[in-house]
Amino acid sequence: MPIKLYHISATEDPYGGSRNAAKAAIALREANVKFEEIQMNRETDLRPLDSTYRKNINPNGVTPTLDDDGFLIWESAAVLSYIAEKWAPGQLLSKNLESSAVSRQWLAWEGATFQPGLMGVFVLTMGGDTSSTTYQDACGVYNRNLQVLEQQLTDRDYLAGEFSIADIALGCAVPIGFHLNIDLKPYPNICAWLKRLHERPSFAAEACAAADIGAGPANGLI
Ligand SMILES: N[C@@H](CCC(=O)N[C@@H](CS)C(=O)NCC(=O)O)C(=O)O
Repeated sequence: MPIKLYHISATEDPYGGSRNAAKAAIALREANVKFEEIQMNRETDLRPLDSTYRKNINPNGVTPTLDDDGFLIWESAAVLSYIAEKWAPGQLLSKNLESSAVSRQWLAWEGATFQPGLMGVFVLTMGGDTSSTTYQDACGVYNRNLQVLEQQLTDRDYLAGEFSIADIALGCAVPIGFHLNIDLKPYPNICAWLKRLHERPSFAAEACAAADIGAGPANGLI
């Protein structure tokens, strides 16, 4: 049975596709795993509480879900770890305990700290509320997170030294900020790291990641 990835197409989705599913697609490409993409529509396939997808595939009604010969796994961080451990040990996750712990640390940070910070800015920007102190506070939180990332990239090309699933997770999340007019010019290490990611065939092949990273130079934010 082929490996299936439940995704949201970048071209047909009003939000430009699923960045969380893009992480899984990039990891599968890095690991040279052939897979079939099952395209989901947010309105018709994911959001209805009685959808077949929620009932049989993922009770949260979100993407990604990976189906490996009937074994279902969801939550992008868990999916990334599964892909790395099954198909790319030593390549997407170091065999060295400390290096792999550092990758997992950044993977957890992306979901628990970075994404909530990004969502704070996202919700206010989408609501047109960019002149309030609440917005300034949200930008403050977000910029402090960027400073943490910038610091980590001071003396290395990738977050754990070698390229890993941590770079895939954050490399799909950080460029979303370009759609929110977040200027990355004060963060030269992040800019150089994004450029390195953009040059990888796995990122270039993933439409929403490529479009997000490309929005930086296009909008003069990098
Ligand atoms: N914590 C989840 C979040 C997944 C998530 O929110 N996926 C979005 C796309 S990036 C989704 O499917 N949203 C469904 C919707 O908008 O209805 C993960 O990391 O996998």
